[in-house]
Amino acid sequence: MSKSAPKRRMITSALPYANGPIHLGHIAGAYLPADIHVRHLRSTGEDVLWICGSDEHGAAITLRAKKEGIPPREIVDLYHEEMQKAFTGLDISFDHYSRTSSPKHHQVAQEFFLNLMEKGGFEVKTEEQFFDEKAQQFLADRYIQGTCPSCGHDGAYGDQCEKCGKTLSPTELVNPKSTLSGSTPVLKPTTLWYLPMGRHESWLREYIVEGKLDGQPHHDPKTWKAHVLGQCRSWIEGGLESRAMTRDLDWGVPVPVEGAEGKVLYVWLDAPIGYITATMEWCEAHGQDWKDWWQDPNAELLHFIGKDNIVFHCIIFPILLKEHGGYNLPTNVPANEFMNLEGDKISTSRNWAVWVTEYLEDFPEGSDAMRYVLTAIMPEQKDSEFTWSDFRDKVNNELADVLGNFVNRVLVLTKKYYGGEVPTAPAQEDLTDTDRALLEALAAAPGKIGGLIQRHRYKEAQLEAMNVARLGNKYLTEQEPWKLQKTDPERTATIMHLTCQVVGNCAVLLEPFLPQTAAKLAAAFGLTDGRWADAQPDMVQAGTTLGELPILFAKIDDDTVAAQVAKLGQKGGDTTREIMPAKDEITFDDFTKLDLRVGTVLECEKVPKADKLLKLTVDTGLDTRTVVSGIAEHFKPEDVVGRQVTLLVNLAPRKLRGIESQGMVLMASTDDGGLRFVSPEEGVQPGDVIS
Ligand code: B3M
Ligand code: ZN
Repeated sequence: MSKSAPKRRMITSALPYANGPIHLGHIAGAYLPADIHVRHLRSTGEDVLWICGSDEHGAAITLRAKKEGIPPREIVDLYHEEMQKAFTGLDISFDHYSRTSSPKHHQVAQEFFLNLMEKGGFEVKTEEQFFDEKAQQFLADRYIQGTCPSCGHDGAYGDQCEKCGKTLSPTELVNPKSTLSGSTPVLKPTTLWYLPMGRHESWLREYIVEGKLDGQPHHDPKTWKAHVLGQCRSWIEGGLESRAMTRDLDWGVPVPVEGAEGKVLYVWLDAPIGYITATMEWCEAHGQDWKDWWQDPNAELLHFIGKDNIVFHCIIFPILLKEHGGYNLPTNVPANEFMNLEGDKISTSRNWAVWVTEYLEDFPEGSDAMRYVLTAIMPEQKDSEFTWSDFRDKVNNELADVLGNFVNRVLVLTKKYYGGEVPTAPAQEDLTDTDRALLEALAAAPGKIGGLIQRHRYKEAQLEAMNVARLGNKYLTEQEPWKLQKTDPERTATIMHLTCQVVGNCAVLLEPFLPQTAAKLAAAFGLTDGRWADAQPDMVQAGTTLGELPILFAKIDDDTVAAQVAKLGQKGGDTTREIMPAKDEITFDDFTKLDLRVGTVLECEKVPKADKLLKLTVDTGLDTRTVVSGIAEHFKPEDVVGRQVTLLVNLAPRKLRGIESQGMVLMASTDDGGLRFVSPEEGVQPGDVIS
């Protein structure tokens, strides 16, 4: 380590909302990569502090509470416990796991807010906001839904369109509706504290693009992931608009200003401050000064998150920290992309998810196996996919057949030939080229693996660590000590001595990825407190008596795979769906204005240069006409030809990409953003009226 290297590393993982259980997508996004990173740092003796906690405010919580008909406090208490169980079960080794509903956090967040307020960091504006008269509540964030002005998605929220990622304010939504009552909100004045983000554009650009702060080099932007930089750049280039930092709600951190009763801090203001509160708590318990972690220029700050949190960690939180003053800014935000599941997006509402605590009930010893597979498919640069058959293959072919088999053979043979004592080291001159190659690989592995981990390339790092076992396995198979033991005991001792070294190295190098397995290996090979620096070609002492080793990895059979796949999408787990609220009432006369008919699609083709549009030629019974439909991302032209559809035939024609569309095909939108035709039953023909 060079002298200028940071002395302390402050590491955070996104505070999960305490509104539901933890699934594999969460783990692969913000927790497992951080755990690998931190375990490696601890192993190299670095001063590292990794904190996390439950995010217990915001509409995610209050809406869930409302749906279940219980107070928010009960929701957060329930999931705060449940989430910790999941993390502990997968050996996610936070130094401290806190929560944002604690009195301590409220105090810290309020002080932070007041500090910014005194510095003139906010713009206080009284303006018209949407208000639900039935529910008697102001509507922001997930309390309001409507059509995205940017992409036309129907279910965009008041703060963000989850389809196109654009951040929104409620008044930008087309056709806004309250998610509480379904009614159309009215406008009512209220006072809000805005963060004028535009003021910060120029230093943020320098910070993100050049890695400079106050003109000084801060970090190397080339170490940031391309997709993170890309998102930040497009944010800054798009112009940063002011964002409200308070909400009219009764659950959250109260705005600490006289006359601001009924107002709380915006959840994205208080939650990242939760990182600081958590650090304070840990420091109090450990006799340290929290400022050494957050304010000492010789400490570095690293945020592990999923890609949907990039703007908050790369732009908004840095603005808050800088405006407050005295704080370090993140030197990297290695966000991961999303992990899909069995061909579909993970969806809490459809129960299309693998819940961690359920997994651990089905696979009580399965922590390392899941960590291994998730790391192998980690969505570091692009979205990835988890499937149970791939899980089976990786566990059976890699963990059981390579690592497990190798370690087991070394142990069994050492016991058989030497009564379980590691045989004497060979003399240098007796080493063959193959032996030397093996030793060189061992000597190179720690640096290579550690370097990859520190560059946030966990997938490759794990592959390299497994390659050590792979190499040992191959060496043992090729050297065939079982054929030499009688005729050439010296050579046999060399082979067994060297393979014992490989296992010892595995115990250290696999620890960040497979902590339970590594601990078992270390125990069996008499290694205690293995540090990264201990991984050496001669780390296991000759004469060491080997202990027992349980079977490391049970194989997964096809029935298990089938049973897990069958669970997906079943009721149970988290069954709360987010359903688009009802629209305003209409009269029967309104309805009869719609001329709905059965139609048959005769032809269908893609509309050039329009990713979303298909051009349909439809027999309506009345005529044959052209309908342009935004379904190209869901259907191929050949899937559409020949279908009977429900058609609105008296919709005023409109031009889409130069083509006149004369009507509309009715579609049902599914929870996951998919589309299905609303097709009539058999026995109808084009022109039949639907009423
Ligand atoms: N709870 C969002 C999320 O879970 C949020 C992260 C807060 S980090 C300060 O996606
Ligand atoms: Zn959108």
